[in-house]
Amino acid sequence: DEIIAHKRLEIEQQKAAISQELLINNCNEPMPRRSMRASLSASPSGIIAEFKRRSPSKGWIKENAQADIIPPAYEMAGASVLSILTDENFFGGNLKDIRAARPQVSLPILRKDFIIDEYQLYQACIVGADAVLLIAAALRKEQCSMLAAKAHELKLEVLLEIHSEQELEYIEDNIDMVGVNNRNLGTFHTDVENSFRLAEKLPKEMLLVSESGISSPQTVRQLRAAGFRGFLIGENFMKTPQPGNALKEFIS
Ligand code: IGP
Repeated sequence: DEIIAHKRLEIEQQKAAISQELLINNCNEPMPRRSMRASLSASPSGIIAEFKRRSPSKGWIKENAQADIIPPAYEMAGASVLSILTDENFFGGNLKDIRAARPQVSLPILRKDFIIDEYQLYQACIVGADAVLLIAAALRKEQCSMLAAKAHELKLEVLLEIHSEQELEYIEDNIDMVGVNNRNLGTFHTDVENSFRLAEKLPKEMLLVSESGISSPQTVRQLRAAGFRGFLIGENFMKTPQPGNALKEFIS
């Protein structure tokens, strides 16, 4: 709730500095997009490697991490998709991180933030993201559905994040991929079991991603056997001196 309240203020300030009209105009000719969904379906690793400087639960993980250095290292090491956290206040990220990474990589980029307003979709479009995260716990169902439709207009793919069975109702035709967050955003308690438990309840044709708290190649293998095709990993890589090297251990 605190993050969302802060996000609302942030967006109001951003809108005052740069109007939504201006963003819309700059979004008319979006850069060619890369499909996250296609990348996860086709490439062997399925690793969605996250660029994350800090988190509310862990504090600073890598304060001075550079967005033009680590994402290319992730790509070289065999990641399938890059996730870049752009929330500033709680995660030490920045929209500019996507701008910095984009020309250095050829993998699809997920804008990871708390998206509650279409203004943020235009921002994602302008800096060169290919996909956005929509978090069920942060949105009403109709709001989620409207944002997903808008994202598609802007040629951005949608990864819907759910944490519980109650949120299954957020899954609609306009969702491209479903992510099961293993971290409870209220308590920060993390348990990969959540993915195994929800996998059985999820539509079989959906592309499934397991998010958070993944720290071993063995867990990735088990998740794959349970039907997951994407594995979102941040802290486990970012906490090491060479995040790209840490990722290599997950490539068989
Ligand atoms: C990565 P981890 O435990 O590997 O660092 O988790 C990612 O799943 C996590 O950063 C995340 C997140 C989010 C962050 C998942 N959903 C929503 C911010 C907002």
